[in-house]
Amino acid sequence: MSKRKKPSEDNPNSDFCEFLIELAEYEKNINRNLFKHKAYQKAANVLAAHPTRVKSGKEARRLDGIGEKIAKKIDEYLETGKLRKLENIHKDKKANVITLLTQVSGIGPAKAQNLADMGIETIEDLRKHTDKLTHHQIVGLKYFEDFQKKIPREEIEKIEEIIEDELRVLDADYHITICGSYRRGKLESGDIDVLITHPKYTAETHNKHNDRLKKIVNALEKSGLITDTLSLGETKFMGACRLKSGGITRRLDIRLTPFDQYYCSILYFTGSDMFNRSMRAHATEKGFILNEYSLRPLGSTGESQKFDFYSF
Ligand code: 8DG
Ligand code: CA
Ligand code: CA
Repeated sequence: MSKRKKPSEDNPNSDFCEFLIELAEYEKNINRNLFKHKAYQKAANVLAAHPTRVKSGKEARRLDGIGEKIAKKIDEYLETGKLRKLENIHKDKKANVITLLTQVSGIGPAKAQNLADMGIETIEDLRKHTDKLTHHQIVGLKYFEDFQKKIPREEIEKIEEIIEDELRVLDADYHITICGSYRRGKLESGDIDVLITHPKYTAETHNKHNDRLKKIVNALEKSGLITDTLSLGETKFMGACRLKSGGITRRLDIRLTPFDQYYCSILYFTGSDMFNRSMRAHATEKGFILNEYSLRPLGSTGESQKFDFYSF
């Protein structure tokens, strides 16, 4: 973010959001200050939801979640078109190394710091030191370049079709929804988020279904779609897939969700992350708790009081 960008039409404050998100990432990955990370994220969130262009720090200050320091940054940006703090971060070699290393799937801020301290500075360096990496990180590194590439919508549509066809062979009653940025209508996505459920699989019968996801993954491996597994649990798969015609390996996330929680899960995994935050806050304001499992009145705990998402 060096030049001032024109705010996009659907978010008149998108340039502020952009630098706040970059600062949030810096706080999470390099400074490792989660408190500041959340503060910047919240500010970006609030500005993203604000319908009109903010014209000064003072005006921004009136919004919930924007304090003195962030207001000053907004003023500095409005006056100069840049931020000194970000300029300095961009010049900081170690910060750049950590930012790069955290882009490898499976490498978090602590591991990146650790690798940087060992003198690993580039992806090439990392490829010479795979002994220091976990299986997930090795696969992340193997496909580093591919995973950086955005996935066009048409490709996800094809992948969706293959998953539907393969699962129909296993059982005709599977429900499949591709969530994430794809479900938000984006033309390109970072990865593919697949949510699967089955009417016989409910929160109560969960124990009887602990090999369901493994069978699904096996079938998709056999079909040639899934190429690698990063991690596989009873309800969550993280891995890689590739279309026979495509050539580029893509990140694939699959979640198996109980039928009675499916709609809240769809909502959660559709995001965006920021939208989820404001939607949860809105639910709380209205006296509800919203999460990936259910939407229920605040204070209720029992199953009998649980709200069914269908009733909304
Ligand atoms: P992208 O892959 O195209 O970059 O965007 P995305 O589809 O929105 O992001 P994602 O990382 O694949 O996450 C899918 C959804 O999961 C996201 O839109 C909302 C939900 N989600 C949260 N919180 C978090 C979180 O902390 N981490 C992740 N990975 N996902 C989250 O609500
Ligand atoms: Ca995604
Ligand atoms: Ca994902």
